[in-house]
Amino acid sequence: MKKILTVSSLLAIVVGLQLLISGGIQAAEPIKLTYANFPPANTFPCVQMERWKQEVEKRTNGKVSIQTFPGGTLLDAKNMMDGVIAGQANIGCLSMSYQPGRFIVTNALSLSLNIKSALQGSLTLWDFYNKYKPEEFSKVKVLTMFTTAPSNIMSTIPIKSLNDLKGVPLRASGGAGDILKLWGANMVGMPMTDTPEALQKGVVKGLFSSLEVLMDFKFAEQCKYATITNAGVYPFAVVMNMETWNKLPDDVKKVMDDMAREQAEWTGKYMDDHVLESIEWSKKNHGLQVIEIPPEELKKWHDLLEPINNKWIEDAKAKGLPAEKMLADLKELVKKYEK
Ligand code: DTR
Repeated sequence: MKKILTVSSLLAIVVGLQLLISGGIQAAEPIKLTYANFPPANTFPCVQMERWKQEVEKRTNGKVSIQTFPGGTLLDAKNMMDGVIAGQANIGCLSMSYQPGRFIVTNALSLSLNIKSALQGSLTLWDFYNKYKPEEFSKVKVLTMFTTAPSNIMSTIPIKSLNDLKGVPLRASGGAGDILKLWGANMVGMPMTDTPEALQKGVVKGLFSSLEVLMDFKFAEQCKYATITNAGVYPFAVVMNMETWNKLPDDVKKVMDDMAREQAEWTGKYMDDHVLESIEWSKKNHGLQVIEIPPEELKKWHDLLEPINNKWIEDAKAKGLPAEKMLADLKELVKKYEK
């Protein structure tokens, strides 16, 4: 009896040790993933990146470890998509407006749609992407998508009317840039990350974007005026290299898939709150003046944007896409998420 006990307890010890060792190896060597992002660490694309990293590490019980690279240290704004496809980073966050022709379907979010918040834009984009699963993302795994809050004019000179805007050099990109052109501004296209220098050198007199950048890039130091136009959101995507995705264990894939919509929602809410914070910060620290256009006048600004939607329909049709149906669906989603 004594001998049998000894043998079985020895066996238990061996099995226990084996479990400990394998568990130990797993904990010591998690799956390591790199995540590239283009703007500085304090800006919203990177804030959402850190939140995603933390949640994934927590929800996989440390099975995955993510190293983040903000500020274009691994891939910059314009080669994010190709860099991820090539495997230079496992994950990358990209602004679709930097390659407008490449992301024609999802860039429809920048059209004249009357999206009022980043939360509304982000949930609309996520559903729209899932409905059409556009070809442009077929080479990567899409982990989430989101949009900015609506765009407004930040400038070094007051802009109170379309007349004030005529010929003024302002920075934008993609679909939001088309909006500026229709309003008669001199649109200067460049990624957000080039804007601080362009403002400093006087190449532009302001920019067209969501207002959280007044604080995050300290644009309020130069741009003392914000004209509220609430037009055009910028869509973003977070994508993973397909080979990386295919190699992940099913339980890790499930954690990431389950987080996709939640992350869109989290980012939208974060952005909307942060815009308010940024306006208050800019008023208090830099005397920002917020210029409200009278509603009947602003309607005229928005009415001028109709050709943007028609041009998109034309371009999308030329690529063989069911453009009218897509735009109608998109407008439905915008309405669905209005509340
Ligand atoms: N203006 C758009 C989107 C954008 C808004 N805030 C930030 C902060 C950092 C990078 C991009 C953006 C754009 O330039 O893509």
